[in-house]
Amino acid sequence: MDEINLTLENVESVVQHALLHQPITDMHTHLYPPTFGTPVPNRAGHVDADGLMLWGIDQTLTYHYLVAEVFRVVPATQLPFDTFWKMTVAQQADHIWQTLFIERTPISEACRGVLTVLERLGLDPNEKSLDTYRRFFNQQDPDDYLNRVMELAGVNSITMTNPVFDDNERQRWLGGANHPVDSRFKAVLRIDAILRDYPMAARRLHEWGYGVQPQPDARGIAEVQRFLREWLDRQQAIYMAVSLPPEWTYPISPAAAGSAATAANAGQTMLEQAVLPVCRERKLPLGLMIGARLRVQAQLREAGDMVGRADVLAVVNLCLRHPDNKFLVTMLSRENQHELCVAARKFGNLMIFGCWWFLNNPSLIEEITRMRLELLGTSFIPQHSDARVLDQLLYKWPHSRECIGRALADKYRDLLGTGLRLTQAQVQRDARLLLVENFQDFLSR
Ligand code: HDL
Ligand code: ZN
Repeated sequence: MDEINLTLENVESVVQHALLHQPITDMHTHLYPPTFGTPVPNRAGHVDADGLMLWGIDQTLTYHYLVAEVFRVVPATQLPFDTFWKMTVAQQADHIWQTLFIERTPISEACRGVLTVLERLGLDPNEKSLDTYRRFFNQQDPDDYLNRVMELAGVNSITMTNPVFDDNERQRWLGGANHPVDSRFKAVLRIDAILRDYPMAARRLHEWGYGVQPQPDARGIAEVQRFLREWLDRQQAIYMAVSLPPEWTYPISPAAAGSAATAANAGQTMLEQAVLPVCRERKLPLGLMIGARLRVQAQLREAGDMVGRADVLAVVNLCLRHPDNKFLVTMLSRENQHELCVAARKFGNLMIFGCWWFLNNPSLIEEITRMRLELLGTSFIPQHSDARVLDQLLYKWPHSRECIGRALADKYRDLLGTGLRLTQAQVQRDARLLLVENFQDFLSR
């Protein structure tokens, strides 16, 4: 087949075509296959109230991003938090639809996302009520719907988040009901409590039969290693991950004292003597998601988290002191992005990824992607969906492809301006690197 040369006239379409036709490995989501149960009635009317697979219009509309936004328009002084949380999911969805989509222009990225989902499914986003959409979803079977959404979104591999300290999640793995896990889904052992709140983690581990004390000791370190190995095997996890607050530092300053420092010191001991050694022996990356200050507004529950600027030097010190470990890192503060990019230029064991959470908006995705292309070439992972509801793949990826595509096309225009010849095959290779191979190669490195 003749090579297609890139020109100023065709660069936009060649880039969009390459991104659109590159099957995506989504390397961080909160999605699950149907074997983990679903709280959404299937055609037979069966529900698993604590099911982990979220999908359908009511779950899409009650995504915690939209909960935060609806309380800005109808504040808790008018609709108390408790009243909202006592509503059914359908009642919450009706309230959000009426408030943010009918009475207001659905201009936020989270609102626009819902409309993109409806449009991709061939539904009219102009309905005044949710009845029509509910009728459509009531006819869907979770397994068929999963196949359809992955096909439409162009995603062929979904990386989960599997928080082992969550009782619902843990019991589903121990009960074995979710086995075998759909091979398109890969597990990630999420271990926040071990690093963020070791005293609590130690209590739970002790309950589960691991010989750990409230403070780390030699046996406790060995037992936490045993715990990690057992869960990595059970989940066949492809990396371990943790979310860390903005104030996380590494190493902890020796002057640190008091109970918070005691917990922080215990977390650091477990990081250095349990987590990183097990990652090394298994050649698994440790995923660090840094800058989330949890439950600032607790009454908003999952919608109540905030962002804070973190210390990139902690990432630098980690990469420097543990050269045989691999670190997948994303940071939540826009202000950290440039420093993190520069840090990635110094360490081959650091792979930065995604425009996480409050950064997952077109204006910031484009800004951050341009910065990364200019500083890192194609040696980074531009995006993950972070989807919690399956349907969100239908908007998070199309919206990100548009932004990544605009940034890439501009960079190719700059290269054409130097007289360099480029072909469609090279653009396709770059799309493959950015959307799949940088992640897969980092895992196997
Ligand atoms: O800790 C995380 O993985 C974050 O992505 C949180 O789940 C956050 O609530 C979220 O959903 N962000 O998109
Ligand atoms: Zn997440």
